Amino acid sequence: MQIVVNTKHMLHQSPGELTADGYVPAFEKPERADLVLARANEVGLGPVVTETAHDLADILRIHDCGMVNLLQTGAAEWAELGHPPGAIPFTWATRGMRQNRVPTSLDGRLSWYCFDAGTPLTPTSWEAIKASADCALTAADILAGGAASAFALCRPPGHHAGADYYGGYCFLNNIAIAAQKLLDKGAKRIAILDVDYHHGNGTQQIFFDRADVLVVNLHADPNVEYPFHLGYADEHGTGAGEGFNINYPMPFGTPWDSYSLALADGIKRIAAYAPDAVLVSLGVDTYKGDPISQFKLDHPDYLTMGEMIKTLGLPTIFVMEGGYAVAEIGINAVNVLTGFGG
Ligand code: OKP
Ligand code: ZN
Repeated sequence: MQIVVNTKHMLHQSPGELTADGYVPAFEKPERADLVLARANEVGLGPVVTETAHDLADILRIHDCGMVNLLQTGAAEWAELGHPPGAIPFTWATRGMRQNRVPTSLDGRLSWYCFDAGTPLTPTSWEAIKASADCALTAADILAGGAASAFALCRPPGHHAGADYYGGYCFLNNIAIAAQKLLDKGAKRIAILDVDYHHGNGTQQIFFDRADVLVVNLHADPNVEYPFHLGYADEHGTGAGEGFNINYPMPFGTPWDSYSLALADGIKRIAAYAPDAVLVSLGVDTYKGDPISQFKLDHPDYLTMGEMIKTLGLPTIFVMEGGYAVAEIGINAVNVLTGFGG
């Protein structure tokens, strides 16, 4: 399958991350994408193509323009104020506070649009963010052109970004932007299968009231894991979208035996939906050695995962999301693609 790379991904580099153990090097780092590409080349997965620049309009089909504007200009405003790189909020609008007044100040806008403290904007981040969305859009074009599959090696990732908020290392929801592109090009129904360890809250929110995108999410129970406030099994969609959102929250320590049952069920639901294409949010932070995650999948399980997705027999795009065991990220991600085959 064709591999679409983001030639500008290294322009986004988080200066560090605040954790319970202090301020540590960021988990979401450029080597991640480089090592996935190196492994893909090592096994001869397929031809590598670079992202093609698309109009901002494709991004604005999904995202609020005030948020996009902050992503474009926030880091420069931050620098003008004399701060070192890494613009983040420190305050959030919680229950009982205003939800209908977007501040004009930089700190106010960061607070409004960004939902965590781990997603810093640097002066060159926007170039990488835009090119990551372009990477997914290019994969959508490849699929719309008749290819059976494509791999969008997106970085930064996207599934935590909602229509008008960002966070969780994610700025733009790459897979949602690609799904919309396929619909705009004539597809009637798209299924999104999110196998990242964390719930794809942004993807769920974007399509929650829509029947043209089925969102199936397998992830750690939000009662105990990030992003905490979305991803429970009783979230089925709303209005026209009722029944078109399916969550499989699972406990810490989940091994392949039980994970694969949820995956098989999700795949069955996707088959029943009979979509024109399947888009997979491919996070491999379900790996047993992941430094920030608590599932127990191992290398061969990713091969089986790819084989199971292949049984759908549908045009498929894999979109890179998480995975922080950097030494193994290439093996795990590429195993899914190898298991899938063409
Ligand atoms: C992004 B993706 C770790 C805290 C976790 C954010 C996790 C974002 C994961 N100290 N903070 O879904 O892989
Ligand atoms: Zn994740």
